[in-house]
Amino acid sequence: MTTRRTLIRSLGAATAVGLAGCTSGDGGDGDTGGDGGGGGDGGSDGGDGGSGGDGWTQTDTVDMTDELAFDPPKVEVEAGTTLTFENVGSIGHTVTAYEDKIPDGATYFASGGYDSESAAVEAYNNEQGGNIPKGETYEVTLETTGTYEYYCVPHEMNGMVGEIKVI
Ligand SMILES: [Cu+2]
Repeated sequence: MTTRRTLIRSLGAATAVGLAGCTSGDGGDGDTGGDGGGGGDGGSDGGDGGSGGDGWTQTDTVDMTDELAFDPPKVEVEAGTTLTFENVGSIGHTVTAYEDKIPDGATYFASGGYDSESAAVEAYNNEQGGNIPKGETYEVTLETTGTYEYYCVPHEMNGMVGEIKVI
């Protein structure tokens, strides 16, 4: 209502200026709103390959990318599935479980085969132990159901973390 009243007043004051202003103004508002809503949603879905922003992707392959990310970041597998992490970029990464963010009774895992998070971190810091170079893979088979959280030692600060839900 306010907009309409303002529009009429503008038209009365100066028709040419008022029309030009209102036309571009209305168009601009409409476009911005439409694009913002649609674009945001579409972008998220497209990026995840249609899996949805917050959802779990059912796959047994996770890519490690030069964008410093696990893709997809949240995967769901059945117990006993062998998950393959593949470095599809040129920057080295690790797959290192958070020792306190795996299910009770689950076997600890980390690329390089370390049996604790502290050993994995120490090995990486000393000699890049557990590093998965370009083109290489790391496989892990998870038997215990529940949610596992893991990260890349050199890129945790860049947000390179992931989750696995074993069902
Ligand atoms: Cu990394």
